[in-house]
Amino acid sequence: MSRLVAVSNRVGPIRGPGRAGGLAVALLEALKARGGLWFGWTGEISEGGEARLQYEQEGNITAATVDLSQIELDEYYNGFANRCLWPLFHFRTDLTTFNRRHYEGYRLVNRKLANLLSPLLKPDDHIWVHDYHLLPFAEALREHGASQAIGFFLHIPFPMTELLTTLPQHAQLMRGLFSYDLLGFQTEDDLLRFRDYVVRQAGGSISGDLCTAYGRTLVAKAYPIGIDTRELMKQAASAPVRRELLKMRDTLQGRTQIIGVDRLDYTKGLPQRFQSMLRLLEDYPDTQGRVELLQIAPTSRGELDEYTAIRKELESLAGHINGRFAQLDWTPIRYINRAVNRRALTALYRSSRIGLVTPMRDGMNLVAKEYVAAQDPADPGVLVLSQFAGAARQMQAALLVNPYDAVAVSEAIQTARHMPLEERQQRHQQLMKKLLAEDIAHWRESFLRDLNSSRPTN
Ligand code: ADQ
Repeated sequence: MSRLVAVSNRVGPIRGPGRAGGLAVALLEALKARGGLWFGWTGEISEGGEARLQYEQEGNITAATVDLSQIELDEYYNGFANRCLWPLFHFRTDLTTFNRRHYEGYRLVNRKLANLLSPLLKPDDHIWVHDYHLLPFAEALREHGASQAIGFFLHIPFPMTELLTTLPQHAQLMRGLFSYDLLGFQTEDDLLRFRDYVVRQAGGSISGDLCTAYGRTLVAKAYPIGIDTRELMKQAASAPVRRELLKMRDTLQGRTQIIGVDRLDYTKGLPQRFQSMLRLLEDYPDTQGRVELLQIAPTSRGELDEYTAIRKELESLAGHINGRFAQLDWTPIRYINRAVNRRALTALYRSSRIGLVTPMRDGMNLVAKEYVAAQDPADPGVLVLSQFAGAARQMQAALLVNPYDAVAVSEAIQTARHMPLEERQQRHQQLMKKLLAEDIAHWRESFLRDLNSSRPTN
């Protein structure tokens, strides 16, 4: 079997429990199943030193990583990836910074990484590149003569043509994408938006799964990312989680717990979620003293202003709502600004009657899937899910809401609170059917199978 070479902005850790961030967790699972090389940035900055690879080995996985300089980090990662592509691809042109220097830095880092990976490649490797940091990576590898099959998976949404064309370098980036053999998107909607650009903007054509433009043909399909459903179910029913649960139930004293778990990011709809809690407490006074939102949101990208601003906004909103409604023995919003370990997270999911997952826009959202898989099938909680999360496509049996509509979200919370056991079980069964069939192994195998047969004769 061909070796798998995975390429992503951040690598690892390849041993021990995964850290917060859907991509890291998902990718490690893919490499474990097949063995191979994981290549990318160490996550460290070094003072303008030579680009030198560092190696780490764990079982059948090798990690090869390199430091970035401060300038590279500022232009490539903080700059073009996170202040331009991230907001733009989440439809937030208002937060998008267009800066030519950042774009040049982004291309240079892609080239630097491709220069380093090239000599490590074997002729029959299959190369799987991840996410928006690395759009031009295949183009840079091909400049070194790479002829291997190269696939790309976009973890975030793909924007509509009208938004994408606000980016001055859109044509160059899209042309670069055509150096891949296979493009994977989270949902059919993302795929449709990509195809729209190919036809209307690039003057290309579509035939089945094949897209042709810029003189090249590639395969483009949707592969909704999943979770390790069986493993999570097993963990949720294990003795250590059951012990955690008992402790948590004691502290809850019969109150309904709503759980939110998100990286602290403006796409996740956290201020709007707190506003929905405010509506709930105002419109349904019986919730006071009886319902609480436990929001776990570790800081991410803390060095960017937009992220500092959202953190401040949340702290002030939580303070305002708690100041107004809290009682001596009850606080409506418990807001925890750090990551928690997997076992505690699983116990928190299972002890929460309602999972509140309300991003304004999200590629997929793994928390929604984790929440459902962690439930007790005999007495499951209810998922309230944003219609703008990619996961909504597969999770129609959740209570789907528009996160911009605080009234609708608070009504859905009420519906979830009072949902009869039988309906909760039915919805849970329907959701689980999908989560079991379309799990992380299914995602990985479908993508890799297609990558295997995707090298067309160009
Ligand atoms: P993210 O935006 O990071 O991922 P998500 O899919 O929800 O979002 O994944 C988050 C992961 O981190 C989950 O596995 C969750 O359990 C974990 N996590 C989050 N907060 C945590 C905390 N406080 N403590 C511990 N663990 C925490 C990007 C895209 C998504 C897409 C994924 C995968 O933005 O749309 O679903 O990649 O493709």
